[in-house]
Amino acid sequence: MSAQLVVASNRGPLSYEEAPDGSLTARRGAGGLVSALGGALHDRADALWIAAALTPDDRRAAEENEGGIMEAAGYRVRLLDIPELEYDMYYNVMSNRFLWFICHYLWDPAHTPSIGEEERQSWHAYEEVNRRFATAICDNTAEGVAVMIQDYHLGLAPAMIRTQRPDLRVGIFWHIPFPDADYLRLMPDRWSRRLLEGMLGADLIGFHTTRWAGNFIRAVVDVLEEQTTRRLVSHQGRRVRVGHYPVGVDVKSLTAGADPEDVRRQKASITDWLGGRKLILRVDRTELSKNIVRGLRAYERVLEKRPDLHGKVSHLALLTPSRSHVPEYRDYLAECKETGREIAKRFQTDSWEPLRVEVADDFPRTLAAYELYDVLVVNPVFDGMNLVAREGPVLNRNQGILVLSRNAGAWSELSPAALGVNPFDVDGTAEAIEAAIDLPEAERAWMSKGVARLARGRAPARWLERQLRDLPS
Ligand code: ADQ
Repeated sequence: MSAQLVVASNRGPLSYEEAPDGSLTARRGAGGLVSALGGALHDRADALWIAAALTPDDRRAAEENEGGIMEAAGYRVRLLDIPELEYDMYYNVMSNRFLWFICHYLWDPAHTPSIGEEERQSWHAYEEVNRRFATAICDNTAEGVAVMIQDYHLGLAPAMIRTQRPDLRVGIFWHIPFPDADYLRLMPDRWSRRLLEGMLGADLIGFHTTRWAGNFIRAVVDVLEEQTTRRLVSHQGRRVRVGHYPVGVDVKSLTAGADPEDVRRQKASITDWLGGRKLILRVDRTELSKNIVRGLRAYERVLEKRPDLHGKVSHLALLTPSRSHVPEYRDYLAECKETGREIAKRFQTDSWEPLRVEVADDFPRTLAAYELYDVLVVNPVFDGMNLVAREGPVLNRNQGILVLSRNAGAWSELSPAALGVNPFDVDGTAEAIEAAIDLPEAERAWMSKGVARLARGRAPARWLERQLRDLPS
């Protein structure tokens, strides 16, 4: 069947690993984009997902399947083989260091960024990889098909596709924040213009919240001096629609990612570790924007101020390794571990482990911990949405309270039933954690029920459907 829907993202839904017998086994790709899009495409036989082969085993999997096309949960996947050096510059330097930092306000403008030869080469690689994706899409797609590009790795692809195939209906969804125009100007002018024009090659540009959509529109006005009317941008004689499409949680596809027996085992292991204490939980990729160190310091403040809680609470930080090729991330992981060790050592007793920082890729343990927490801390510096803030409340069975950064996209929907924090304010975050622990029973029940209802939101399949509906027909 020829695809009626093509989606394209850097990371695909599966990553491959060689088993001891030499065969290839597939496992779920990590991260929020895979959670959202994997849920949306479940059982869509008319869909093709194009992604980059990330490892030598992925490349082998692509080679061993005819036309590089493989099956995943009811839809097809095609992996693109990109030369390693080019991929490294596009992914590790331009996407994950440069654009990610700009979009999450992670630079320190007195010193960084500083645009030199490496950055210029990596911008070139970014253009090249975007061109490869655009070509793969244009060469394999029937007339008039909807193409949904995902995320900041592929910001230039929409305009490249439009030049080659104006018949295709193109959307781009930006999963992360979009910065305000002043911060965007930390990029060289030529790049910020190219990026905005690249995205405006689409018919529809989607964000999780009105906050990021508004920043994008203001940047278009400011940097490109284009005309806009509410949510429509006039660009090169076309009208481009800008919308917000918050993604919610589909419990079935979320829990399908793990064997229920493994989840049960992990629940028993965590319950055993807690020994009746309250569980304060965080779940993150080891990612600078997730603000892990300030979160741990906030817990330390709670223990400093509240000796009555010693032995009554334990904090579990489940961290999935991420972007270990980027130096800032390696340093940050070391800092998270060191901070965790220091706090644990400071307060631990023979019978109480106050804090455990686990760095592992263990999805069943994450699902088990979601069910069990009393307090879930989600305090990113900035975040497009943050799915942990939605999945936790939906799966929790313990009247858990959500402590949530006001700079997470999730805040715009969950604020009525979560405790908000300014992510830079460690003392304020500590106060919110304390308040969550101390909340009277009746309020706990009311807030946990409320946040679960709000967090479910629009399931990924409906999130995608809404965008497809808003594409021109
Ligand atoms: P991320 O920053 O990667 O996503 P986030 O929204 O924080 O992701 O969610 C993390 C996801 O990883 C959750 O869906 C969680 O279930 C999953 N996960 C946790 N442990 C895992 C493991 N061991 N293996 C596999 N998956 C695991 C980006 C943006 C976010 C936005 C999402 C979706 O940065 O702001 O919410 O995309 O659009």
